Order: sequence, then C-alpha cells, then structure tokens
Amino acid sequence: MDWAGSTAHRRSGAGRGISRVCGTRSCGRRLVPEGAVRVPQGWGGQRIVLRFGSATHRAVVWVDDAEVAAHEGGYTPFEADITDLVVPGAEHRVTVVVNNTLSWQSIPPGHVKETPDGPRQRYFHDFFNYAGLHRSVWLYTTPRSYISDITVFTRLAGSTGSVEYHLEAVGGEEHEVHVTLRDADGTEVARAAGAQGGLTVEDVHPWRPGEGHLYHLHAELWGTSDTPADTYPLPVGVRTVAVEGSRFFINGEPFYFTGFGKHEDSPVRGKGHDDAFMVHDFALMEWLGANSFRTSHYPYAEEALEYADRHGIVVIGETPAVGLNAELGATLAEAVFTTFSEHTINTATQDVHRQAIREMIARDKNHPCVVIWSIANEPESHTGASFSYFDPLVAETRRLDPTRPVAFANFMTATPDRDLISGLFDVLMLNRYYGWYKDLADLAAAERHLEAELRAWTQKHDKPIIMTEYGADALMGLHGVMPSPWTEDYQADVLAMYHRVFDRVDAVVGEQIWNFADFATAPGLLRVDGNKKGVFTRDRRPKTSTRLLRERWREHR
Ligand code: BDP
Repeated sequence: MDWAGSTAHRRSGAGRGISRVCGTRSCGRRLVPEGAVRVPQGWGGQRIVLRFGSATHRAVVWVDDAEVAAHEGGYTPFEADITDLVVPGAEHRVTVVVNNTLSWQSIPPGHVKETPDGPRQRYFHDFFNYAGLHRSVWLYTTPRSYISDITVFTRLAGSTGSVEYHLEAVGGEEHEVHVTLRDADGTEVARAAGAQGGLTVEDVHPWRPGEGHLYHLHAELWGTSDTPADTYPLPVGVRTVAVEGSRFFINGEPFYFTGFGKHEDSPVRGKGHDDAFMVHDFALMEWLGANSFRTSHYPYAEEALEYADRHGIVVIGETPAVGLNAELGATLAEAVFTTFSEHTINTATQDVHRQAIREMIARDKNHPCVVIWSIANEPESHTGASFSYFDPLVAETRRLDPTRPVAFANFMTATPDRDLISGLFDVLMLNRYYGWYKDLADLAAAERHLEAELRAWTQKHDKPIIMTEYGADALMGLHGVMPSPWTEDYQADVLAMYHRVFDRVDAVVGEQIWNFADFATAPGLLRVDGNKKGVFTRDRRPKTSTRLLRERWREHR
C-alpha cells in the first residue's frame, strides 16, 4: 500500500492576488512532512482560497490544526476557503496526506491482495500508479462578493457567432453583472448585462482545428462602489461540434482526427506536470502534423487544455475510469473476478465515477479544444450489467453538457457481435491491437481481420469510428529485415497496415496511435522497462515510425 504526503511551500516571486505553492512528489511510504506558507500581508479583507490542481488519488488537507478539505479522485482540482483560518502576513502550516490505494470503489479501480508478505496493491490499468501532488497548488484571493463560475455555449450561423453565457455569483445578490466580449486585438465585439444572456458576434472568427482563435469574455460584478466588486476573464472559442451519421463535424466541416493517446509521464518527473515537457510534446505533435490527442486515461493538467485551445489542437477528454473490466484484470492483476457485482464494481463505484464525470466537465466545459467526452477506457461492455452501469452515466454526461458527443474507448474483445452498450453513445472509439496481441507477426491476417471488424461495426451502427488505440511496442535501436516484433521497423509496418485499412473504410474519421511516447508501467512480462508503444521514447527521441506519420499527417491536412 503506497502512501505519500507533501507539504506546500510558497514560491517566491508570485504575482499579486495569486500565489503558487509547489508540491513535492513522493511515493512508497507514509510521510507527513511539515512546512510553512506565508500569506501575503496585503490580502486582508479578501477571501483566501487554497487550491490543489490534483492529488492522486485522494487527499486530506489541514491548515495548521484544522482540516480544510478532503477529496476523492486523482485528476481533478479541489479547493478550500481558508479565510477564517489565516492571518495575512503570518505563516501557516499546510499539511497534505495523499493516498494512492486503489479499491473496488475507487476510479480507477484496483484491489489490495493480502499475501504472507503483507498487502499488495493490484490494479487493472497499464500505467504506473504514481502518488502525490502532480500539479500546482495555489493560494489565491477573491473579493468577498465574487463570480464563482461561468458556463458558455457557442453557436455558428453563417458568418454570425453567438455565445450564450450563464454566470454564478456568491454574495453579490444585489449586484449587477456586465459582460463584454473582445476580439484577440482588444476590440469590443459584443456586450450584455445580467447573469445569463447571449452575445452576438458578426463576422465571427471561429475557433477551428489548427487555428486556436480566442475571444476574451470579461465579466464584471457591480455593487454600489465606482469600481467593480469582482472581474472574471474567460477565453472563448466560438465553434460547433456535431455528429451526423458516420461523420464528425467541427464548424459544419467534416473533421478527421490524427494524433495520439498520451500519458502524463516523463523521466524523473513521473506524472508531475512539467511545462517544458508539455510545450515540447506539443511541438513534436506539430512536427508530425498531428491535430488531436485523447487525455488517456484521466483528465490532464489544465495547462495542456489551455495550450490546445490557443493552438487549435483537438482534444478528447477522458475520465480516470480505466480498468473496469474482468477480462483485462485477469491479465493485468492475476485476478479472476466478476466486473460488476455487489463485491466488486458496484453502485458505490458508480457514484465515484459519476462524480469524476461531473468534476471533469465542471473543469473543462469551456475549453473549445474539447470535442468529445470519453467516460471510460476499455470497460466491460458485453453484459447486461455493463449496460445498467453505463446507461445512467451517459444520461448524466448529456445532462451536464448537451453540446458534446459522448463516447468510451472499446476493448479489443468487445467486438460488434458482443458489444451491448455502443448504442448509448455518439461515436465509436475502438482500441485494437491486430498485429500485436492478435495476429502477431502476421500482418496479412491482421489486415484482413481489422478490415472485417471495421466493416462489421459499420453494418451494426451508423456512427463515426475513431481508432483511439493501435500500435506495437518497439525498442529504440532494434531493427530487423523480417517482420520482427519489438523492432522499430515492425512498429512502422503495423501502423502502415492500419492506415491502408482506414483509407478503405469510409466511417473511420480518426486515427490516434497508442502511444505518443514510451511510459512507465507496473512490472509485467510484456513490459520491458515500461510500455514501449511510443513513437517517441520516454525522453522524446523519434523512432522510425515518426517518418511515416510526418508524411501521412502533413498530407492529410
Ligand atoms: C490498452 C489500454 C492501454 C494499454 C494498451 C497496451 O487501453 O492503456 O497501455 O492497451 O497494451 O488495452 O499497450
């Protein structure tokens, strides 16, 4: 059982009104170090908030001796209003205990096996179970009356765009709301008043793939004073997303996804967010001509979505619901179990999953880059129990966001003749390993089987298909003239085979390779120092297949 603890320290040179406190990352043992944070002197009279970008997978937070927050779920933010517990100018101790134990009731799930040598954590997903604070911790202020949230929905009609907004304020019931929308150069293009309303943009410059044009919404809360009580800036990309038959449209134009399933994973940092790695990863995707990625298998740091918004990169946002599948669990965790049962994944797990969906949408709803919500990766999907489990979760996702298609990534054994839940969803996202886990070193058979399966899906559902995983492990530097698994050449051959098939099947509207880069996993016989399906190594050096991708994706654009 892994426990980790961390204490936050204020980073020097932080801006006014917002102070970043960095977390340390650790795993393996129970630690509760102590440290002090100085609250800036000038923050008197303000509301003071402590915010965690994430704590994997659950945390309890104290300020001095008072417990201020407890949070379940490793990849979404949480915060605590600590105004009444701190004195501006004074030092306070912030203590965080982080626990990465996975159980049948956590998302992702896992279980702890009792052995003669003590408890052992088992889990059903293929990436290392890092613990700790992987993202920034912030100390920030708001006025006492403040804007707590804004939701925007955008539409396009010819050259006219519209932005519908819903604003929530706390303590400002008597206040007025004024909203302006400015173009990137600062020109005001629309204004409105009231907590809800619409903004019309003539000659709109839409947000589109490859061109992350953003407007700036600026909301103000006005009381009796001659300056606003609070202001709230929000970048807005005006765009639409739609699915019709087997086509996927962005702004009414058919869109074809090229890119990757990724991981937040790098040497030394593990899962810790790193701005330099992030910018470098985006530059490498641009170098290949990739236009999209999936946040497999959990919501990524907000910085990644902000970057994607600004650069017109399309994102499939995914919850941490990975490994809800006995067929997979049997291989990954030597565990034989029934996926959905009173003692395994049950209604309590479903509540945690529902909450993970809510928190992902609450955080990411205003990002134009996000065009699909993926609510699970490779869950069991061929049983009545899986239908009962997912039906209400899909309904909840649609209730929270009626504007984005909903999907899940389908597991290899859930072929069209077995799958029972895809009818609930808008897009078919398939993870397939013909040429690797099936038809290894026989690419002719792999090609035949892949095409037959894709055609069977198109017979069963008139929905767009995105291949959200396909690939092969390749050890950097290993080459061969024969179709030899683990060589860089074989990886390139596998990818080329898939691309031939995609080009023959009309309903395929996207290809996202597994994986962008090699990544850390739990030990396994098929894992040589991690998972090597990256087209880049873990330290981001290109393998042979990147040449093929550059050619294909730069042409596709
Ligand atoms: C799929 C999973 C992914 C794994 C991949 C693999 O969705 O997380 O890493 O297979 O085996 O089943 O490489």
